[in-house]
Amino acid sequence: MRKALALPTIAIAAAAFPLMAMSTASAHEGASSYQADLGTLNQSGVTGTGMVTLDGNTATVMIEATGLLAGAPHAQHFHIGAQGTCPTDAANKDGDAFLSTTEGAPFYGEIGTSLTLTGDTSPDSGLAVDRFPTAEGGSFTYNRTLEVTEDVHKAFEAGTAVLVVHGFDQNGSGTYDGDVKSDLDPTLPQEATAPVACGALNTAQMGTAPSGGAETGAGSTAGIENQGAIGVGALAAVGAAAAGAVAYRRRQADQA
Ligand SMILES: [Cu+2]
Repeated sequence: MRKALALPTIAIAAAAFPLMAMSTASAHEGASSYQADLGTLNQSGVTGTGMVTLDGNTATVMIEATGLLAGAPHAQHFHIGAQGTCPTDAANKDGDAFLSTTEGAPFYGEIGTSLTLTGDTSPDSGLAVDRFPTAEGGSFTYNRTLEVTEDVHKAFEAGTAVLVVHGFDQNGSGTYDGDVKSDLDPTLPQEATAPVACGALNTAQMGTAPSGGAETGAGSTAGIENQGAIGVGALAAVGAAAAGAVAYRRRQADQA
């Protein structure tokens, strides 16, 4: 089953390969790949996937998320420095309508990197809503190569980096509003900053799977690593739809 599912992925990657020599050059042997399966927080219904290739402190990031408030910006970050896990909605200790970002912090920690579209990526840009992805039609695909700090790099290696996406239209009004104010910025409604999806960034399966399987030859291993490196570049090369298919197949392969 794994082999049958992997073949189409390789075919797509091979087709995209000539266009992405630069991407593969940066993702050399020292790079590590991480994946987060984004699960819903705050009963938002938001799900998605994050893929990160870390080469030194250079992170190539690809995120897909769906089920979001359409047409609204969604802050997203690498959180670091805590347990490297996601809270459940039971962590809503103050009993209001929201699991807030602060209530989740004992699990996923503080902001380490702001995954903006342009410009600064430090925690200072944590709520720079004009530079975060807007979910046209309720979903977005994000791609950026950026520099992370040494603390963030270490968090990835320690298994304590977590991907969190924010912004939740809880009252269904079609915009961020409501009487509850954000715990992060009291000038914003809580809807604008509440976490909606979370996933721990773990070492990607395709980097570790071959060790002991029947197809453990060196060629097999190299092929799988290339798949991980190429997957991110293929997004830019062949468009979001194809990349979604690659990510979908990869998830299926991981579960096989
Ligand atoms: Cu965050």
